[in-house]
Amino acid sequence: MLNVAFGIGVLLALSGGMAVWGCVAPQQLVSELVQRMDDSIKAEGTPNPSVLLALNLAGATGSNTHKWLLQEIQEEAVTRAQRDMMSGEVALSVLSLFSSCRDPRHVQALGLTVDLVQVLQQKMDEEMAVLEEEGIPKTTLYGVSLGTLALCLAGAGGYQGASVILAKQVLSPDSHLSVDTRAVAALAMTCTYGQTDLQDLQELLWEALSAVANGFLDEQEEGDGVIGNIYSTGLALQALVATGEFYAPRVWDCAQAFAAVSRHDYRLPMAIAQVLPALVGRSYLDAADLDCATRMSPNLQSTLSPKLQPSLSPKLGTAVVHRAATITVHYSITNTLQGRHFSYTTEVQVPDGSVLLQVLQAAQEKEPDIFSFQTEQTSWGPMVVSIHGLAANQNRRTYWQFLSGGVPLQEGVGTYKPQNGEHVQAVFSTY
Ligand code: B12
Repeated sequence: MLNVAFGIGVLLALSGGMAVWGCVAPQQLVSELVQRMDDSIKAEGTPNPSVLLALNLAGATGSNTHKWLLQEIQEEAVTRAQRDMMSGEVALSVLSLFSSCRDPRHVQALGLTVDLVQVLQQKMDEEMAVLEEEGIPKTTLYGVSLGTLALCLAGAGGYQGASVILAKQVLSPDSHLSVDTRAVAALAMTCTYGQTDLQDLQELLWEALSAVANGFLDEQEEGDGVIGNIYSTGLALQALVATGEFYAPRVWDCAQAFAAVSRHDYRLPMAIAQVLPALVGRSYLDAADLDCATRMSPNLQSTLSPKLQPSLSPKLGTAVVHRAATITVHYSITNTLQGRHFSYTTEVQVPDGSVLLQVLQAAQEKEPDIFSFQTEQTSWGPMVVSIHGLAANQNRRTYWQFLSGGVPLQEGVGTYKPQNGEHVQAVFSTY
């Protein structure tokens, strides 16, 4: 059933035109990822605009959960955008509404109306003011890049100035932007490049875009399909979909990249949402370009298959007692950055296969006065925001970084599974 639904969706999606001809991943991989994302929607609690955006870009618009998610995002926009959302969050909501064929300037829900583009402009003005004064934005350059992209797609003022800053950052040898940030900055700059007639600006953007795009192609070759890590690869591939003219006549080996993606078992809906558009030859840049007129009415589309029921029930009389093996994990917390310095280490036993969050919980239970901690739910799962009473702070740009054997983890506490004997450190750091 899903294949049928998806087949229709992809045909629709592809009829809208593709930036890189022929670069579409195997349908089975795409269908599987769509299904996982769709299944996650109600389980997640907080509505995630990146998920809606990715489903729309993949043409998978027919399910009831999709409809529910769109409604929730509109409700969040009218109630929270102005007060509680950062620029990047507002930008993702704008992109998700464009891709749902809704006008983000007139979002209506719960009897309220909001102009989300205007809200974004205000938030971006604040970002730019802090950037000019302190050289860093109020939130992050990643958020500013999303904001610039959304303003450009909306044709609203402010994106040109922001694109100049992004281009200069990308070209600066001292800025060390992550792959994720360079990728979203490239999408924003590509949009601006297509909108401006200013020759100086075009030249600057061309230089920055060919630097990012060629850099990604080099990294992909060196990383056997992976650009940065497996979680930044999705956004980098979106950038390569969108920036073909800036690396021509070089050819992108998209099959190598898609093979790397299919070797990884993406589970987190957010991770899937960032990689999926590239697998169908699209990027966030296409959010406002989808063919809304030809979109089929929902009742013509097959819905996604219902959640699979657990297929095996234990057979009566043949019960086998599985005693879960336990592993030992060493865990330390360190602050040499701020206030009273501290460093503590403990050792806990947890069932084999536990995620790091269970290690933190076990340590807290063992020595609550020392290993107390707090998390906040985010689009990537639980984020540790405080340990031993010391809280991360956005204004000071501090956070709790997690490392193993001195190397930063590439996953959060909700998904990372430590091995027996491993030593995980939480270190209070700046970004
Ligand atoms: C900026 C950023 C950060 C900043 C956030 C600061 C801030 N106040 O904005 C800081 C430096 C704090 C950070 C920390 C970490 N990050 Co980070 N981060 C990003 C980045 C580049 C952009 C996120 C963003 O702004 N999104 C836009 C806004 C609008 O969306 P949002 O959902 O509201 O954003 C919030 C969450 O993304 C959250 N967040 C950021 N990183 C992480 C990581 C995890 C695991 C969780 C649960 C939440 C989370 O902070 C954002 C602001 O509140 C993404 C890249 C990406 N591809 O998404 C990586 C990314 C999400 N981070 C990642 C990782 C691994 C981490 C760390 C675990 C690194 C580490 N070794 O310690 C830690 C989190 C540890 C903890 N305390 O639990 C991975 C997650 C991969 C995965 N499978 O889970 C990503 C995808 C980067 C990558 N390619 O590897 N990160």
